[in-house]
Amino acid sequence: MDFALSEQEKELFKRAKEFTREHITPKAHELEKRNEFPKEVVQKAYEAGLMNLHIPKEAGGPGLSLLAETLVSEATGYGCAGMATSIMCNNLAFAPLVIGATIEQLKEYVEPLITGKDAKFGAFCLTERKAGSDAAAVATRAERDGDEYVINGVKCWITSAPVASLFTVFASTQPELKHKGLSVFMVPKSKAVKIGVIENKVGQLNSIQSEVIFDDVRVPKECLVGKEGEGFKIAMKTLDKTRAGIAAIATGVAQRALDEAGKFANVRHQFGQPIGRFQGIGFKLADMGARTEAARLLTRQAAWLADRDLPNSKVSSFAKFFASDAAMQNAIEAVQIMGGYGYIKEYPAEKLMRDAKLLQIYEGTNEVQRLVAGNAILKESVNLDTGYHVKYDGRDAPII
Ligand code: COS
Repeated sequence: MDFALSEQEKELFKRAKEFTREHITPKAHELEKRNEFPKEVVQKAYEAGLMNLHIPKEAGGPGLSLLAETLVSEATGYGCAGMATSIMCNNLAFAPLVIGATIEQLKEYVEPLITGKDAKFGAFCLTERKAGSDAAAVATRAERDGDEYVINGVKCWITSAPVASLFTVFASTQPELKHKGLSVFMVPKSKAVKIGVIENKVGQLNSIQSEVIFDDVRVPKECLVGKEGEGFKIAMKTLDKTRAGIAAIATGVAQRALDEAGKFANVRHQFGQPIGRFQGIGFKLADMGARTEAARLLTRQAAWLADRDLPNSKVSSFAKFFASDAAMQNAIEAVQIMGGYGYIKEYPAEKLMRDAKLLQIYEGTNEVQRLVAGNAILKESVNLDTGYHVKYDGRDAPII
């Protein structure tokens, strides 16, 4: 396994870091007060070529790797996790289409959104009030009517929905089949697609999430992605890929918390010396640094596997939960190291703590990630020969 970045990836990472220093970090606190989609910054990111990286060349995109996407997410996440979420929202919205749609469908529905002068957005519509971790419980219906499908249902916590032009919608075509009856559709914005409640979050205020109400929305049958019933698998394959992106934002947050805490520990004097000289602080910094490096490596491993079409479900889940837990722990430690300065809004640490919390929740809670990873480990150990042969509980066959 070789995680060395190519020259192109190094250049992209450098460019994304420079963009973050110039356009994100200095403005993130101020823009947060508006609590809305940061359109101007995202437009600049679009013009700088930092969006829609995974769209294939045949459909007008740059056709870059998932690893490339994670580099942009890490760099922008360092400046502001909310802004990074807004910049990467198309990665999640368009990934099911890259996975399941034909090139003709991508050219018709996605290309116009990624090649114009202005940034355009997609929204990934899976979650509902009663279908969160249990994604197969989606109640939104899509019924065939001649050459059209009619979609009805309500989605919630949908990132970038209020600014979206295209909605990637998971709806049941055969509810009695549960997850096997789920299908995925491309739904262009129309009057019948209504934006409901805008979620009032505590963190990541530079991203926006809302309800989306599909009220007798009619789409041509050509808006079906893949075949009827393939929606659940397309959703799972999508999340296997995009969770590396969340891990990358988390790595950026973990690094920022470390850097801010380290900077503070050098200049803040108590008892006649910089507080970093006290072992209690130095040990915290060491743990924060190790967590950050490990998060980065797992993130790149998850992307590296996906880019080679190798199974990455388990490692993607490792990366997502480990990196977002690292971001949260590092942010809490940064607040603690900075004491009173850590807890007031004029300093950077409290925002990191608010922003990091969402990383542990969205795109599959960290409990779901541990479920996926735990199940994968159990499966891998069924026929594992450790070289030590002994019966457990009277059997040598495993329990599953
Ligand atoms: N890739 C391809 N197929 C997959 C898959 C994957 N990573 N994971 C599961 N599947 C398939 C299974 O093979 C199974 O197929 P068959 O019916 O042909 O046997 C099917 O999907 C159902 O799998 P499973 O029984 O494991 O599904 P569960 O309903 O138990 O749910 C979890 C599994 C919990 C992992 C899933 O619902 C999930 O990821 N939930 C979180 C959703 C989420 O992330 N929401 C956030 C939205 S974005 S903000």
